[in-house]
Amino acid sequence: MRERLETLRHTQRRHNMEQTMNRKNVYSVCGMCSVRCPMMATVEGNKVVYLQGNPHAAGIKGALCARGAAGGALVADDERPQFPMIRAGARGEGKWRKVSWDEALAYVSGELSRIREAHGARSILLSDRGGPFRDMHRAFLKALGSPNYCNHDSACARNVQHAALSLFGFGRKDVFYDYKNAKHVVLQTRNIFEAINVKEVNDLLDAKDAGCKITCIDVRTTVTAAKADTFLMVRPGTDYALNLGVIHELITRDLYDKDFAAAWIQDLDALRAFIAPYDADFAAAATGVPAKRIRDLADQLAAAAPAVIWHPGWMTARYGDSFQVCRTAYIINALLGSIGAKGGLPQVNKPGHVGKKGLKQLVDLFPKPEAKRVDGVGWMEGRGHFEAGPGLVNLAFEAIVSGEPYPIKAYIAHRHDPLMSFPDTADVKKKWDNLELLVAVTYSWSDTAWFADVILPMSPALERESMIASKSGGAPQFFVRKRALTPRFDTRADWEIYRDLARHMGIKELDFASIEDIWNFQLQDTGVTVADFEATGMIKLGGPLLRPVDDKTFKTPSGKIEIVSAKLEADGVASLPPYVAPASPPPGRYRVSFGRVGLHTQGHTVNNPLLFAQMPENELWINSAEAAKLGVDDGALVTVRNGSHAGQIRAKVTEGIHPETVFMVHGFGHTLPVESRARGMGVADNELMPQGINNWDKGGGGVCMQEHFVTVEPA
Ligand SMILES: Nc1nc2c(c(=O)[nH]1)N[C@H]1C(S)=C(S)[C@@H](COP(=O)(O)OP(=O)(O)OC[C@H]3O[C@@H](n4cnc5c(=O)[nH]c(N)nc54)[C@H](O)[C@@H]3O)O[C@H]1N2
Ligand SMILES: Nc1nc2c(c(=O)[nH]1)N[C@H]1C(S)=C(S)[C@@H](COP(=O)(O)OP(=O)(O)OC[C@H]3O[C@@H](n4cnc5c(=O)[nH]c(N)nc54)[C@H](O)[C@@H]3O)O[C@H]1N2
Ligand code: SF4
Ligand SMILES: [Mo]
Repeated sequence: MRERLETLRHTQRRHNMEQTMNRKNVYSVCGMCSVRCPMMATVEGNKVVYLQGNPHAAGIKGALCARGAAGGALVADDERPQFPMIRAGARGEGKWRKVSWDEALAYVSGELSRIREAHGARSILLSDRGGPFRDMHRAFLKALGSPNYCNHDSACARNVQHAALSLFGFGRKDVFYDYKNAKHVVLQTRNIFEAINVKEVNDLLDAKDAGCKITCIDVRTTVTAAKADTFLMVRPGTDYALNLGVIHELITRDLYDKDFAAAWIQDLDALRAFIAPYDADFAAAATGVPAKRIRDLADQLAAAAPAVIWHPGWMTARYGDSFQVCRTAYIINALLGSIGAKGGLPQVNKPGHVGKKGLKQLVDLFPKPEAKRVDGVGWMEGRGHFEAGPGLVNLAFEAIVSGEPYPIKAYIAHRHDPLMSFPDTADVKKKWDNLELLVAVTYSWSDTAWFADVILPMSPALERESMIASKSGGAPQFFVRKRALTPRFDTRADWEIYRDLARHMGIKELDFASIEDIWNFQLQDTGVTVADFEATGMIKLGGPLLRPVDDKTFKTPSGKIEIVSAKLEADGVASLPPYVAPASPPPGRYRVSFGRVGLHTQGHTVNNPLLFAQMPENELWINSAEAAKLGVDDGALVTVRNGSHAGQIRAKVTEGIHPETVFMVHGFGHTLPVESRARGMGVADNELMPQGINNWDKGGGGVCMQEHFVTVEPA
């Protein structure tokens, strides 16, 4: 008996040892949301046994969020596109022909060539999700000769980006939020503890432990509100009034940073004159926040300055004046001297700032296409102030319908689901009617993939490698995503897909034999080699560096922060428009508001087995007093309706939401038969915004998604 036990133990020990020996750690990058945290995957054979944040990455502390931890469940899930498919029925009918990669790529490249021949290269549109991994597909589009690269951002942060550009002449990512050293952080329309970026959450919690104050401004009591020192519930859509009130306080009570303003702020007198009527009492009446609390906030910020962050917002595609909310948020930072300051919004450092060379880019191998952008961005009347880079994809969709300024005939939606991320699926589908080719490059099912002509299935992050990425910040870095697992299905990495398309179309510059060849191309001149990534998956290039603001900082014509922007005014956009109160909901209606939750990413994780188990459906937050009027109890099923669209959802009855609005987490209400778990669960907020894609902000470019009113009744 004893002997047998000993043998058993011995076998067990040997087995464990072998297992440990077969284990390896692979440096990767989480792909479960667009934040892309550096990650380390422990794999055994072709299985992930443990996922964690890259322990070498500063601020990550080895952590991933719940969604990141569910990356393995995505790989294990059979309910994702497993092989290339070409549509066999009508668009959206769900009839597919399984094809080989060869056939799929030959078909797509053949159609692209035909369409280019017939309508010119400019008739090809590609949109993606932005971020550090886009060089290959951008280069592919440029090689074809099309200027029409877009991303998702008119449904996300365009207003913030254009606010930064209008004031500073540089974009929102040319400064970063130095949470770690902040003394007061104001989170306005920013639910940082649920709309997660792991490093930012860690840094802010550390700062909080060290005494940093948090003020949260929201229309409901979020997790962020619960952790904040001060919570200000505003009437939905009145943030501009609040910010004007704060600016009034800072200026009229001399609480602002006079040295910084004298040196770097242009048009302070114009601002002073403009804010004269907008005092704290005015702001209180507009927002519902008591005037005393607005005055107190101004005092607290002045005391903590310049280590203050007034967050300009992230998902700000909400109201007709969201652009001005972002602009005034930046102006408050400027008045507090926090632009460029430690604990505020320091300038990011790129490789050049620490004496290093940046990555070489594939996109630079090709000449600038001659055609002007189809969305009119950068050249059309009223659109000259917009940033060309990712354009405004909603306006490119308009060109599909109108053929103006010229037609778009082919569209590649790369890691982008516009049918869920823009309002009113049926309306957007109608806009796509004139397309002769619609391709979805994706790792999960989505409304867009289901409606496409061709699906090119991408491998999930753990099953693919990506191009080396560059991260700017206090200390600039390169980081790499290596392949942790062999793909379970017939899916490919994006670099393979575009390399093969390029091969089919005779684009030699993109015909790389391996990912190593691409990495070597990127790293030439940098002094870094592929082998250097072995140790930690990342390369710190230098720093951290805090660069004081100087006469090269602001890229505006004057070299200063321009409150009055000639570029905006030239396009008929007022720099300082008067405040206009948002419409009150018509009787019996509620403004529909939306946002994120810690357990899901946008629309693409609801069907993830692990995350679905944690949160299978969304619920409708509704104010208790309103619910009582409607006879709706907490947890009851209600019908929420706008026009012809209605859905059933459970009510979350709470005092923690403003009575004018109802709130739901975005991304639910899936309808596809291929997603057995997500199908029919909860309601899609985007369906409650009829033809909402047509209502967009002429100043900031964001779609105004919270300008819709719904009815609620017991189901
Ligand atoms: N009504 C309403 N609309 C919204 C929002 C809202 O709250 N309400 N939120 C807005 C915001 S903030 C944003 S950013 C957009 C997001 O909109 P999208 O960019 O469309 O959203 P995602 O779901 O992140 O990604 C789109 C698709 O890419 C696929 N995908 C994701 N990651 C990867 C990857 O690593 N590789 C590949 N191949 N595919 C991937 C997903 O499976 C998904 O099908 O939506 C916006 N639209
Ligand atoms: N877990 C998780 N994290 C994510 C994502 C995800 O899908 N899931 N997506 C990532 C992406 S793409 C983005 S853009 C960011 C988004 O990050 P955030 O912009 O912080 O997230 P949201 O939840 O969209 O919106 C923030 C808050 O705005 C509030 N709000 C609505 N209307 C108003 C108003 O009129 N005034 C004020 N003051 N507040 C209002 C909502 O109640 C919500 O709590 O999150 C990123 N991180
Ligand atoms: S925030 Fe979460 S889901 Fe997003 S990249 Fe980081 S770990 Fe992944
Ligand atoms: Mo976003």
